[in-house]
Amino acid sequence: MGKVALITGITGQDGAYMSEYLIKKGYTVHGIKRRSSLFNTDRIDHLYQDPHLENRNLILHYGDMTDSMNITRIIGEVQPDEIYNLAAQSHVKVSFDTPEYTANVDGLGTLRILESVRLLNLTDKTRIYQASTSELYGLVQEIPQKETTPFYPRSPYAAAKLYAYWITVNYREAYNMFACNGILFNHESPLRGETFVTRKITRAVSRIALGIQQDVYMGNLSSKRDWGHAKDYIKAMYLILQQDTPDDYVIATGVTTTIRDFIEKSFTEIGIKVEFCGTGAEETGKIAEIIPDIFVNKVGESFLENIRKRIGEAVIKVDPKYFRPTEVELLIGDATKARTKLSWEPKYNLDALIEDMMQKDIKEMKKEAYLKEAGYRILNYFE
Ligand code: NAP
Ligand code: G4F
Repeated sequence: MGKVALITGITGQDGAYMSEYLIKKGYTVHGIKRRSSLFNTDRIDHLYQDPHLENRNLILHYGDMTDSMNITRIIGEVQPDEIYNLAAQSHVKVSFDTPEYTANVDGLGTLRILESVRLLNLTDKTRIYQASTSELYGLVQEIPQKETTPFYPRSPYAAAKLYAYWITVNYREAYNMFACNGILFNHESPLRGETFVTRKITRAVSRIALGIQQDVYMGNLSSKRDWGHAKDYIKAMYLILQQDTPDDYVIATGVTTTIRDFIEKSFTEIGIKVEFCGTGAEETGKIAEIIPDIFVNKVGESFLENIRKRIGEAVIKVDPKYFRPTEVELLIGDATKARTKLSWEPKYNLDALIEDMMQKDIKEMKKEAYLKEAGYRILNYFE
């Protein structure tokens, strides 16, 4: 018999990659999915199986992290060997608008999982992975950040995740549970939500190249993030639960880059050079040059004439509405412990990540370009 895993947040970026990864390893994967007015299963549709089939390896349950009875019932029914608690209101800026909800889902939600496992007498059977975050370091107290670096959260999201981190440690120490924190630095992919900065950029750059969109408004261009590929990071989550003893690990690449440089690299990937000038809310990024060979190869000849006409125009602008009340200016992780103890090594560097995201977004956005050409109204909804 293969192992049984329960994934909260299965419809999200990491949940989708994790499901695929565990199914390939022979697991039966159960996932908790919120009821919504649309299906919202796009990221896992390729794994979907008809509920009438016997011996399915992907089974979805309706549930919500704010509903204790529901969480307890599902865990009781599934009797999982491993729980990956990935569900969260995961957007830092949105957490300033919905602080109580974020605390409930991201903080108390974790307690609900831990306490359910304890009350169901599953502490010897069920291993728990808690999706902790580099946002815990916030106003960083040490560079680079590692497992022993003190936390200094800078948002309602990070404060909620701080509670989740410590309640996980507490249940491990108090009840001898196999409960672990993965302190993951930012990880991105073509499946990344459209309102996180990397995907907002790769979508906008693709749409600008294809002539669907004129420009994009961004927030703080100077903050720095340590970006890896989600595919590498879910392997680390898995490895954390396969160890002999439970522990907490930082997962990061050790390379940090500004938002501005991520934008520049995304344009360069498809043969467009941009130059930034000005500061603060007045900063802009202008198209400086087109490298025709690369552009034609990556985007297509039919879009070349339009982009050439735009040399000298500003395509990146700043709107202070995207600034955060308190910002995390710099994140850079030291994953020595994971590399040593888990033998974890990321395969993707930043250029390979950007190439993957740009390739998929150009392909995706071309569908919109053709619809626009056919007369359909194409909306820009970037938040
Ligand atoms: P994501 O794409 O935003 O996915 C979040 C998932 O949580 C979605 O499936 C979402 O469901 C679900 N969810 C939200 N509220 C819920 C609720 N009340 N009840 C049940 N499910 C709920 O996030 P991600 O990037 O995959 O990240 C996975 C986890 O890692 C999160 O906990 C995040 O905070 C943490 N993390 C992420 C990163 C990163 O860089 N990606 C880094 C460190 C830690 P819907 O589809 O219905 O919205
Ligand atoms: O992509 P972001 O929204 O991610 P952030 O805030 O770093 O949080 C992500 O990573 C955390 C791990 O460190 C996770 F725990 C969390 O769940 C989430 O996945 O913003 C990155 C940076 C910020 O400094 C932000 O101010 O980009 C800056 N930024 C600049 N312009 C922008 C924008 N962020 C967004 N979302 N949109 C902008 O227009």
